Amino acid sequence: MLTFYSDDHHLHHGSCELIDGQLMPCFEKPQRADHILQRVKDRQLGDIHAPKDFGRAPIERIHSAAYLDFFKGAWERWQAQNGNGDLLPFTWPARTLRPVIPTDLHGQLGYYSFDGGAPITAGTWQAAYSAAQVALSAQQEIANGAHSAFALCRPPGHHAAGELMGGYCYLNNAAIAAQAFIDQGKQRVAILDVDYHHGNGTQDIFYTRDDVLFTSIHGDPAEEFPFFLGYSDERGEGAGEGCNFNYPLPMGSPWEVWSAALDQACERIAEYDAEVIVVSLGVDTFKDDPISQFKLDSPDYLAIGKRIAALGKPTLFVMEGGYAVEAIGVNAVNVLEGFEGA
Ligand code: OKP
Ligand code: ZN
Repeated sequence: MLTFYSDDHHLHHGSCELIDGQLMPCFEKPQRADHILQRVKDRQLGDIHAPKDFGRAPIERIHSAAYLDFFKGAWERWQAQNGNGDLLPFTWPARTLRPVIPTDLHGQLGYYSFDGGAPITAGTWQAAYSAAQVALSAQQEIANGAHSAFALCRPPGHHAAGELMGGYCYLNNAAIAAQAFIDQGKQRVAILDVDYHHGNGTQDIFYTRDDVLFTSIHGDPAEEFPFFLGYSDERGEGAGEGCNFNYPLPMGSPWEVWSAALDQACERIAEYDAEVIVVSLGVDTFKDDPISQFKLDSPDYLAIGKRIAALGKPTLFVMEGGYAVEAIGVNAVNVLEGFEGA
């Protein structure tokens, strides 16, 4: 399996995030991707390619030009104000406020975000742009006939909606790739999101459509981030009704519980008769993940890859979360090796 990877991810390194009332060093850090890349090399998974540049057009199929312009220009505006440190939002147009677009930088930052977990640093735009190109390059590999490809994206993407950053995410790499399949003529793309957190951005982007099925297994949003989306009664709307399946699971869920949900999600994908599968590959379901509460162990990731392979469809793996840095490479690459060995 080919891996697509860009060193540009190093350009994004936030300083800190607020967790349980404490400012902590960002869990979403550059070493994450470094460890995965090292494991890809150690296991000789296959060649590693730099991404091609497909430009902004395929990204604009998912994110509005206004959002992209804001994101691209935000750091420069912050510097022009002598801004110090990471650019972080602190006011959002929540219920009873108006979703207007203010002129002020921080006002606009609140408008274009849903939480305070996505810092903008000097290189964040370039890193996120390159991650989207990594996803598009891996997508092209599959469009050209490969059975699988690995997009080693960082920063992750599944929390980002059309005009919202949040939860460490800025551009929705998996959605951008899924849309590229559609734009090139595919009629049914399935997304399987196995990250510990619900892919609220991806769900939102495709919620009213029947050409992209979204399935997600995640911590119950009643007790876990992102809290405000990801419940089991969200089944899609309009043409998209019946094309969205959430499998929220209780905190502490072990492999037996998690894999039963995976079987159900895979049955939905088979029933949908997807032509191609995009996996939002988060490995923060790991038992030692510092911010998550499932109990999967490293060998379980081999079984995940094997189960996905049983669907028998071309599969694009797009990296999402995973914060147990020492184990992230083993766990992510185990999914890929489980898929290939099946
Ligand atoms: C991103 B991905 C407050 C804590 C909220 C955000 C988790 C984002 C996970 N700063 N945690 O789905 O792995
Ligand atoms: Zn996650």
